[in-house]
Amino acid sequence: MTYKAFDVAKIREDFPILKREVNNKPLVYFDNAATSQTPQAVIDVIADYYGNYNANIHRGVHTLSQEATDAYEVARQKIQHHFNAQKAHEIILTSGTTHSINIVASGYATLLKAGDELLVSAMEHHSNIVPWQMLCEKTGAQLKVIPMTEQGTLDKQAYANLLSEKTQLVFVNHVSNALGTVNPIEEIIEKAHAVGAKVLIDGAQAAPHIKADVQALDVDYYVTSAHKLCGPTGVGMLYGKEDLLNALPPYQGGGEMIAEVTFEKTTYADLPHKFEAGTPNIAGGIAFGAALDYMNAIGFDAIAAYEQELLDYATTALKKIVGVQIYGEAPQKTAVLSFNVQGIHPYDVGSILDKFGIAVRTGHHCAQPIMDYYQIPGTIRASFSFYNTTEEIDRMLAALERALQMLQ
Ligand code: 7TS
Repeated sequence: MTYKAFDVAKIREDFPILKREVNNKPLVYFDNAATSQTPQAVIDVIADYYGNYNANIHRGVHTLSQEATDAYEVARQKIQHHFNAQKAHEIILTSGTTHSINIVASGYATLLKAGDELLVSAMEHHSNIVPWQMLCEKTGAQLKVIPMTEQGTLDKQAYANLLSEKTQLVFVNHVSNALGTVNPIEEIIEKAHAVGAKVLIDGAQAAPHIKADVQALDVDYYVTSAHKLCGPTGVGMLYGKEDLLNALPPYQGGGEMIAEVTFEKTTYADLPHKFEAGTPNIAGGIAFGAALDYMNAIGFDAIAAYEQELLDYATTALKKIVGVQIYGEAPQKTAVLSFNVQGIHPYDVGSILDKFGIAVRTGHHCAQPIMDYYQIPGTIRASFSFYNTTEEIDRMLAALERALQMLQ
């Protein structure tokens, strides 16, 4: 059954890259969790900026600079409204999720003391682990891990047991990049707040599928990257509650983040500029706003329903192939299918799929602790987007059967 309101053939027309061939076969792009493809509407916005009003922002009185500044600030408001932040200056434009997490983690170096505890989940991307380990080295705080289950969900009881008055921060992804698990972040946030801890949610994998409402969630920090949701690379956002962002020291010093500079003392600019030193990715920021417009016009409910169909279809079919082991079978998942075939290295399968024009990611997906949990070197990961089709899944399955004949 196809979701009626969803005209995937028409949507595919919006993405020029979907017309190309790879190894003389039509491209099947199933690496959406690594980065999504870009619709023409977003490409046009980038070209329009460079073609018509390329200028530095927040500094010139000239027309081009004002036009660029206006467009950049309109984009910030679009992001604010999309995530339902109360104030536009609670949205910091960054180079992406990694940068956003580093801003918060490095800021806490002055706010933590030895003996404080930080909780991380067992299913994080390395960018939500390593900055916190660096923070622990600097402060003497201790990193504790919320364990996961075989099914690929977080162990809620263990989480409850780990929380204490020592817990200062909890950081968990909204959706796991390697398993697709949608974590119960409402509950995680509520429990953390009950002991006075703050919560950072890594929304890199959730943002293309789920519209998060930061006020309803009462989340302290929420981060994501534009390139996961049809926007360009090199731009993302950090949402933080105003009082918390005000309490964090700046991450980088430089131009545009100051109120006044003398050699004796520098004072910092107000939010959001305090965290936006230097010339930002201006076209990228504007295009981030355009990407949200594009996805909202299709609608996140329609996207989620259609992607669920793709996931169910692919999961059912994949389970019929002998020797296939799927990793991540949480009851609530986005359209990520991580799997292995008994006795075959994921890299070998991925290389053969590429010969058939099919792009999947193989390896540890920057989530080595998950691979260690399952005691595997990596997985083959097919991650679907709303512009993919069941016909493409059929092509992947046929190519997979061929690959297995060659390798087994
Ligand atoms: N957090 C999660 C959950 C991610 O999936 C990623 C990127 C990041 C953080 C980092 O985002 P960046 O934009 O700062 O690089 N994940 C992946 C992936 O799964 N395959 O390639 C990149």
